[in-house]
Amino acid sequence: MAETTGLWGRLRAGLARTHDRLAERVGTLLDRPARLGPETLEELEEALLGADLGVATTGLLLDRLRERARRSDLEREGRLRDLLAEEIARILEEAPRAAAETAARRITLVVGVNGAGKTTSIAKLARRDLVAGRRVLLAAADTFRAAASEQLALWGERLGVGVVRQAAGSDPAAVVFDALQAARARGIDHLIVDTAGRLHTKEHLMAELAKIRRVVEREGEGYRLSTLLVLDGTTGQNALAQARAFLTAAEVDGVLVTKLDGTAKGGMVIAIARELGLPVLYLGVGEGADDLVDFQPREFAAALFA
Ligand SMILES: Nc1nc2c(ncn2[C@@H]2O[C@H](COP(=O)(O)OP(=O)(O)OP(=O)(O)O)[C@@H](O)[C@H]2O)c(=O)[nH]1
Ligand SMILES: [Mg+2]
Repeated sequence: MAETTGLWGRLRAGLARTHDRLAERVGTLLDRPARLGPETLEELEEALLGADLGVATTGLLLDRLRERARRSDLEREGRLRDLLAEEIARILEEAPRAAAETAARRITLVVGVNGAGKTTSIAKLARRDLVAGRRVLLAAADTFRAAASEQLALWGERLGVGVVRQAAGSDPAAVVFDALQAARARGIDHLIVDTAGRLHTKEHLMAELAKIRRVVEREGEGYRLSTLLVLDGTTGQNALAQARAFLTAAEVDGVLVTKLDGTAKGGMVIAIARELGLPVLYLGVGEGADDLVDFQPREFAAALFA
């Protein structure tokens, strides 16, 4: 499919490498009527592991297929491609889902390890707000490096969105304090906070986030706070381990997985959705401000195998 515009097109293009990896390994199997002989199962297992679904999720998926084969005549049910997409969608639908966003005014703290794609993802989220007609403001609370706040300021200029920043080395909580004053004064609907979010020490991160939370509690009346964890999709299963480490230090409400366009390991999203106990909210599928899609179980599963 050549379509690259629209959300489905973006998702398809973003998952092309993972899709191709799967197709490369089991392509000929996929279009045949589903017959689950031992050889098929073995090839399938290898392909799914290759796409980085991980051992646990791959095992679960194969179990589901076997179970289904016991109950019905798979050959008559259709192509393996469709059965796989359906079972993956089902597994994803059992995972935690995002609650409907009801708060009128929101603050999103964006956390994640170095280089995961936090700042770029913030630009993408801001773009969504703009398109939806919401007033958005960015806060450069990653004060650790001067370049970090410059990068955010650059995105702000490009998008036409305000960025609250202070000198490098200043207190991140003080930036959030300033940003909240500005947000209230300007009637901002969504304040997005870029944190350093590094896990150099767990205690340091916990202290920094706790301090920001206290500022939000004091100064953020009317704003609902949530924390978004950004994970680098190219690290595959490692992202899961990294996320677990993060969750010991930070309260997180949802996950955004980046760089899916640059990896054949997109299957890790399934493992993350299933094993982390947190809703996967968004997927990053490119470096541009529009390269963000909502995570939807059925669409995601379909894009892997379509
Ligand atoms: N291909 C691709 N590249 C991405 C995506 N998201 C981010 N990147 C790139 O990944 C690199 C790091 O992104 P940043 O947004 O700077 O990451 P960060 O987490 O803010 O990094 P630090 O501030 O250094 O911790 C940049 O080159 C981005 O363009 C994505 O979805 N796809
Ligand atoms: Mg950054």
